Amino acid sequence: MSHDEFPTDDPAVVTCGLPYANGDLHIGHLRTYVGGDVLTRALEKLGQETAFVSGSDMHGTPIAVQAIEDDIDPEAFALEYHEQYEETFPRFDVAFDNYGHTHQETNRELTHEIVEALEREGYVEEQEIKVAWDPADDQPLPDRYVVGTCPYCGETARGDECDEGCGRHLEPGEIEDPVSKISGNPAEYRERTHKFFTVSKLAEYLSEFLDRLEGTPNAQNQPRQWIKEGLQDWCITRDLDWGFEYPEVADAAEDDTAEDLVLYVWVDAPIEYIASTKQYTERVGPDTYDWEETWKESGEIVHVIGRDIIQHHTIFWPAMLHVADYNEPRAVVASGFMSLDGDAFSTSRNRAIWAQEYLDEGFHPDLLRYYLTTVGGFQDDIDFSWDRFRERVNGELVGTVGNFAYRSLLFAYRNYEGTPDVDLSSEVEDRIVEAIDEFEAGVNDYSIRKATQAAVDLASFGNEYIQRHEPWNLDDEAAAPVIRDCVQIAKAVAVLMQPVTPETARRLWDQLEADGSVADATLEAALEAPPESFGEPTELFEKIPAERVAELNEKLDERVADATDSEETESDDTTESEGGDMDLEPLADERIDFDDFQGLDIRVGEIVAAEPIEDSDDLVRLEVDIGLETRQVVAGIKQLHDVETLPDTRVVLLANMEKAELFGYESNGMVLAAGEEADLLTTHEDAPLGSKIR
Ligand code: B3M
Ligand code: ZN
Repeated sequence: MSHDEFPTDDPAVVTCGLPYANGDLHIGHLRTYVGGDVLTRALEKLGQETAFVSGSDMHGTPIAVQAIEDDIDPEAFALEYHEQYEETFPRFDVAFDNYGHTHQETNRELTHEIVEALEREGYVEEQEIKVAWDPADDQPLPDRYVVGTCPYCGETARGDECDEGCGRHLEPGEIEDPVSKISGNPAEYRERTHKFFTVSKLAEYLSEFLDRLEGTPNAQNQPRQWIKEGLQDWCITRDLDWGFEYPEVADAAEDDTAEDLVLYVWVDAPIEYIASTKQYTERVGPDTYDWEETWKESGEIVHVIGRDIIQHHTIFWPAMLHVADYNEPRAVVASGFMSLDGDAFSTSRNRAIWAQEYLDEGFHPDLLRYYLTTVGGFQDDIDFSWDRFRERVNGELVGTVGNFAYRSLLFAYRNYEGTPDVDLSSEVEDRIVEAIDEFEAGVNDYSIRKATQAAVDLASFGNEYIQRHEPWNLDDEAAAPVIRDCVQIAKAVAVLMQPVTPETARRLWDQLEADGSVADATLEAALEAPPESFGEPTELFEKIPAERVAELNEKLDERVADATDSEETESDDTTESEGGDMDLEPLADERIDFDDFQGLDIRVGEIVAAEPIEDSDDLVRLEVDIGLETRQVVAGIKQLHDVETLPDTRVVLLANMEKAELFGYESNGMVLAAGEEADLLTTHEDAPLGSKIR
């Protein structure tokens, strides 16, 4: 592995956290998979050789508990969901090079090989531990077979994880007041011998590893804290009859403890990343992609995960790789949580928008991909609402990208039957180079949002450029250079948008009748001349009408109401980790330093004019006087405030917010507001307009 900028000479692998094969996928789950897919495609745009792999997580109590509930064999249960996932991901253009599952032979072999290496290197010890046991049913209660109280924060937790509280991984025996999830019986603790991976011996290595680790800051800061608090050894076996058996080790003759133990699901789950890459090589041959080079010699390993599994990916997993002599991850990219209309997703309460449901509503996958990628930074908590979905689709995809591409290509087709035969201007060439640079910088920051923004900003520049030159007022000869420039911009937009909206980019590419496929095109193609002739274009995106959103909201509201009713009648403890309790967002884990704060240019301002933006449900165009100048800002507060009363209101404005274009209006700054009702921030005395907030 290197830490050189992408593209490097080494092959990369991007992996996505393995979904437990135990339920239908909803759009909250899709965030990480779309994220991994966009990142992979973006790396490939840079010319980085990249494999993209994942698989279904078939083992452990998340499967076993559900299979018991359904009264079916765990393997058959999990396989059914595995097959469903295998079909669902491609429908969202999440195009894994290999999608396996953890119960396959490739994974069993690699898992045994790695656990044997841990034994051989002296990193496995036996310990007598307390294991939760159901005395009435005389059965052990590992992990999710048991619920109780987290010893760290006092919240309700499952046996292996404080999923609703502090998020810690819990070791067997830690949970307090254990109760069987299966029978409801109070559990007791019994002494059992288990195998432990002595992670505590690796604290020094892991600290150094974290210093090298790239990706999102949350994946580096949290584990540093855990190391500081002291690492515990990690129990890698379970009293369970579903999973991989513990391997027979060399001194097995004297060792009878392992015989009825299986490996903890979190041992073989990440090893599937390797197994899946290996299966890919077995399919395409090592000349096309060599898994051993990536995992054992010098590959760039990038893990895309949800933030609830940072500990597994930054402590246990690199520790295993290190001892077994594999490469270490280059980056861990961890997403924030996702909520739905301000509240947690809950699969058990049907409070979700299911992946299949989204498609059945007739929406193009590219729209959701765009939303998930751009509505917030990858590590931020984001929310989905149909209103905001419509706003982003109508504003940016229809208004900016689609509008620019269509008007440019239509003009070119009608007047020149293709690209006018003149040179590209240096202004536009420079602007495309700038967009390429921004895209590359975004990818190297693991920010798919920034990379995508480079494409949208370029389209926005295109709109401004065509508006400025008014080719419709020029004769064919004078308009030719303008249109030549615009067609080039459209081609560049196709290349840069391809990772996030692959199918739409392909359509734009086909409309241009450009050579080859936009999926295979690298960034250089953005500057290569478009074909001299092409046919009549069609619109790339369609506006979502307001009524459609009203309809979808109604459906969701009904469902949420049902969910709330059932919440009152049953006590269901399976709130999804994608959401958490959104009534009040949890405090941020990461601290920022004073310089970061100083980087925010926040000013006192006063609204001097306010008018609703017609096509939008939520947006208002504001003019805000900030002493030094008056700024135009577009704010999503139409429904929450009486627009006429807004002028003369003193507000607080983030002045160095990136500019954005919404419904054709430039928004130059952000008015700060609190909570769901967009309670506008103000000052209490009379600090002059333009005063800086410190
Ligand atoms: N199967 C799902 C989760 O805890 C778990 C991920 C495994 S990744 C190696 O989010
Ligand atoms: Zn806790």
